[in-house]
Amino acid sequence: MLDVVDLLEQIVGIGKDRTGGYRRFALTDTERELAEWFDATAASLGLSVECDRNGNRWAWWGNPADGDAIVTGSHLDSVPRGGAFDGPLGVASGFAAIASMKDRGVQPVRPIALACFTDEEGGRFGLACLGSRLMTGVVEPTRVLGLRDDDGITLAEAMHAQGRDPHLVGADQARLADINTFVELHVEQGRALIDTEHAVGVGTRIWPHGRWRCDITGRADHAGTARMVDRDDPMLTLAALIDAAHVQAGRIDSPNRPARATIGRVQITPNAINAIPAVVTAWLDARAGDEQTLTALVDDIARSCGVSLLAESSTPEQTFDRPLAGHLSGLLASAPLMDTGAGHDAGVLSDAGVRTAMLFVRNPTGVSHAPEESAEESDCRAGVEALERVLVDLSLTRT
Ligand code: HGY
Ligand code: MN
Ligand code: MN
Repeated sequence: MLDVVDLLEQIVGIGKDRTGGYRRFALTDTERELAEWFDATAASLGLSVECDRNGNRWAWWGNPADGDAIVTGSHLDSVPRGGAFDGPLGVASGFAAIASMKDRGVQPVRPIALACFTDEEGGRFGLACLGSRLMTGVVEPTRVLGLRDDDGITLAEAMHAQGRDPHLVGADQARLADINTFVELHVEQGRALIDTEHAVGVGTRIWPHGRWRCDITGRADHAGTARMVDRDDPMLTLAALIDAAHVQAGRIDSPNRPARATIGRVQITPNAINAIPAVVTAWLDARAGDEQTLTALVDDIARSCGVSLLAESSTPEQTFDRPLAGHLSGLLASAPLMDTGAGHDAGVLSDAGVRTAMLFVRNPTGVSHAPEESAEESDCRAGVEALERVLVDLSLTRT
């Protein structure tokens, strides 16, 4: 038997930074270490592993060529200073569920796979769900390969450094055709389950969301000699943008009409204590319960502080298969149906026409994208039981 808590413990030290959070970026030695764990765990279960042309790893139980696979999985990368559960809980739970099925002698009539998508967070190159988006062909490979990290290294150069061929990336229709249904288990990022008796919820949809870039130019000068009246300081516009994001989203945000706006990343040039910056670049992460609200929110933010916002990635609402969600809720003792403001590879696969579902495991504080992210051990094990029930239900029949 493989226990999900033990599996998470096996990787607890990989990519941990001095703040106690995780820095598990794509195309780094940390990702390679996690891949070695993934491959070794798969091998211990007799699963055959392959890495596809986009860097996603697949552990197969059965022959993918038989088609109509039931796939579960998530990601192992993190945001900078991320938590231990966002992504890894889904991968570890997939292994534990498959191990339990094997221990019980379950004989699936169709292939089962555990997928580990690369760079779901976009922590290094700024584009989320990179591996699943390349696979589904919704991003243009040459644009993506030119994305640079904070050190100016392109995605293509980083792939070369890790022994990968950037010329191979791109849509993988054959792989998509192998999949009948994808089910992603993920730690809940919010508090919808905490006030219920349910450890597991079933996803219905992902809100529309996106990332906008704002470049603000000022006039570089000396912090000590430039008179205040003479300054053209871009930090003042940045301050107005940060305030506008908070005020405009706060004005709308309510349980029936959720709205979120965050400025979490800023680049200041030259970023010196004694120099008035020349340029400031800020990124807005905005999300809302519906398209119209999101568009209005971003427009209101831009207009209220007089900046222009360049959309770097925008994701319309992503809905999961509703009859499937209802079926899984019934299978899981009326597990609550819930939407989410967090993006996931499952949303990308759903957009590509794959029948998709999500399971959320209760998070006692709701906190995520921080070292304080957590899930009770009993809830993690309840998540594995739920995932196993779902995989058995979906893999014992060929519809
Ligand atoms: O940003 C998100 O919602 C996801 O964690 N990538
Ligand atoms: Mn995340
Ligand atoms: Mn995630």
